[in-house]
Amino acid sequence: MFDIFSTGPTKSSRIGGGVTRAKPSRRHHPDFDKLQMRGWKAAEKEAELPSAAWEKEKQWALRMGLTGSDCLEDKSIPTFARGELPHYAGINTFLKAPYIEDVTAVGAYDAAVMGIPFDGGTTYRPGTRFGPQALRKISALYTPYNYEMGVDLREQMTLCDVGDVFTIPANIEKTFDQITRAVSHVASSGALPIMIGGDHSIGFPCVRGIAQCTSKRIGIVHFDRHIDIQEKDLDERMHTTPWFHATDLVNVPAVNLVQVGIGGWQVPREGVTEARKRNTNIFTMRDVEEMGLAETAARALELAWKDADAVYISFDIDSVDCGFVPGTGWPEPGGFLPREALELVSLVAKEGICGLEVVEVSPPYDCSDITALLATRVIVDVLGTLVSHGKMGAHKHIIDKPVSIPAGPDVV
Ligand SMILES: [Mn+2]
Repeated sequence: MFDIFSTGPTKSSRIGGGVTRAKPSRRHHPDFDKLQMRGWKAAEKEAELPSAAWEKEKQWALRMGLTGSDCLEDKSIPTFARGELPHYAGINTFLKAPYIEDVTAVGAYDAAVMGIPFDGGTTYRPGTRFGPQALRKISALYTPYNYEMGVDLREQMTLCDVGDVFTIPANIEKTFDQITRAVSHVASSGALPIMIGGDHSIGFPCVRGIAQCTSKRIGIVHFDRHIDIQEKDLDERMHTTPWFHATDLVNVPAVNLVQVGIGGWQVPREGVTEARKRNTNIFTMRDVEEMGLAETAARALELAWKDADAVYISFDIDSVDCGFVPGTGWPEPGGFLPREALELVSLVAKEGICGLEVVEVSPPYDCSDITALLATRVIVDVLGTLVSHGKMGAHKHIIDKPVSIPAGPDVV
């Protein structure tokens, strides 16, 4: 009988029925060492992580939520859900991070997430005002630990959620001032500002908030299918315009703006003219494909950091192929695969950042929270990257002109 696994007559064994057959051999890779796989190394790295913050959180949960029922074997379970567990319960903040009601306390944290619920700059599908809620909700399914990175955000950094900026729904300019004020407050405190949009019009006031706290030069890496750099759209500073106004700021030069993923049939010619005039840097999806992710990131970093002191990341979720992100304002086929986008944003973040915004998630158009889920991943992957590369807090040295925003009087 013909046996495809036969390795010759010397290796045979008796199998039922008295028929002698060659023993199957699958040792095609005799030198393979499973301990050398990234998978195993990541498992080993976990053993090096501390767990003190997790232990403290469990103690805190019992203090805040009362000890649990006598029948429970796990004595760390409280009566009222507090902290991370269970993932489906609780009042959601981003990643179940502490909610900082008193924003004057934000400086005690390494990074602060803020929602910017504003879609007044939208020119097609609205709904991004619900973006912050959607990201917070779906972020509840994540743990603070990432297997492959070997990081545990709870143990290795402090994160808080400062809630949302008070936006003015029918007024772009008033909203911009509110956003800039909020971002400048967080940046001045030393906490890393992480903004959840909102439509892309918020890019300008977010960058302005950081830029006004520093005399240093800021570069921007902008992930998008759209060029977003015309002066006005529909007679206003809509979500097609943030980089025109941001690169008008004295310390945010257009030559340090790197626009990655641009292309398709939704790029207004006014924006293209402006990008050319201002000499920005533009990589299409085909450029990315031809260079590969590592080379793309290396060149983006080189351009964004050239004579600059810090880099800001603006991530438009529509830079990802619309098949993965239905819940967005201007979906466009042909963008990044999710895995590519996550890899690229991490490669860019590893040199450190002075701020991150993730924009254009429109929950009313989303399916099964998948758009919000990917947007959440962008944020946690950037945080994990900053931690694993020792860059958390590295932006603080550029804040040499901190602003001071008065609080209201004490309530008596
Ligand atoms: Mn876009």
